[in-house]
Amino acid sequence: MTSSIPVVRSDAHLAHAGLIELAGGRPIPCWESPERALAIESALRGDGRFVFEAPTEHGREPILAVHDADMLDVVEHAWTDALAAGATDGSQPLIPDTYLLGAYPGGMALGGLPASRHLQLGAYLFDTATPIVAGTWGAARAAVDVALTAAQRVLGGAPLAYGLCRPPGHHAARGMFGGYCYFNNAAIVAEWLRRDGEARRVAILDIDYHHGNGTQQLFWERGDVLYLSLHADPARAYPYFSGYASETGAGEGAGKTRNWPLPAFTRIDGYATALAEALAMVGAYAPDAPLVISAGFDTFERDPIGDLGLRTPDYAEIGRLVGALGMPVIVLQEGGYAIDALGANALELLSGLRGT
Ligand code: Q9C
Ligand code: ZN
Repeated sequence: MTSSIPVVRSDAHLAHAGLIELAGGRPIPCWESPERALAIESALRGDGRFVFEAPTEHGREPILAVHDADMLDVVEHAWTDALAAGATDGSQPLIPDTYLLGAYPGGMALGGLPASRHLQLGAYLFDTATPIVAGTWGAARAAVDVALTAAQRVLGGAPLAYGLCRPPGHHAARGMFGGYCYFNNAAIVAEWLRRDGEARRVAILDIDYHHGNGTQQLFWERGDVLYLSLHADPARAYPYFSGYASETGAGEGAGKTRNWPLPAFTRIDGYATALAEALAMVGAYAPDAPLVISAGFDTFERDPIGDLGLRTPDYAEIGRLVGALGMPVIVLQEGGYAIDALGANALELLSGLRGT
């Protein structure tokens, strides 16, 4: 009998709730909701092939190995600073009214930022879909611990572990967050595998619908971390500004970033063709650490914010194709917003990876 697959999960995400985003200028409930993780957990609990565990605390150090301390400070304190300043009554999530674009300074030398962290928010957050509430900091911290604990399970001998990260991570860059993401769970794991795991070559495969701009930025000039992403063409899909096929890394990292922008309505045949190219690159790179998968299910045909055409059994096929590499795998949850199908899609991916 094959042993159980460790699933690392935390309840801390439940307090990252009451979120909103803008759709055509109108506030709507955020697609990235607690119900997503609850749906996945309940599907896995109903299956019997999984063993559930809480994360262990890894502290700030692994986060600071990847993110700027001042960005961390804003995620931690924006909510309480806003309350203290009377800038909110606490009933609505915090969304910046001003964004510090790269074009702001022009030739100027800027003199500083406000001391209050809620007034700094727009200098670190790049979109309107990623609000801050009282439970955001705790949830984002726990998601990192979930990811690192899943990684520990695989280093400890499990061939496969799943980190049910919420909030997701792959849009968070070194000094900037957004896209429902605060800390880049997958990047933190990759960096941790390099440092604490003493690996020399780590590969990240990103199968979320969206380009993982944060992960790409973090490892752009790194030869020791391979970043491969299949996603909707940024010419039509968020995050719009990165994920084009011409982006392949620089310096030591030249050729160690690769992107497969996909047309709308791509089905499993077209998807598998791109995936085979990515997997061949993983094989040629010969990682000496577990494969890190940024797993989004927003590639699903009924996803409310996606336009690709994958169906539930296709995730098992993806799992089998990746599993054929014969590598240990750390699966970390990213996006996926068709709540009624999320559990089944996650089950299929994990089953395919496990070879059952
Ligand atoms: N109309 C993840 O899947 N808003 N993030 C897109 C499109 C933000 C997605 C708006 C989407 C972020 C982890
Ligand atoms: Zn996504």
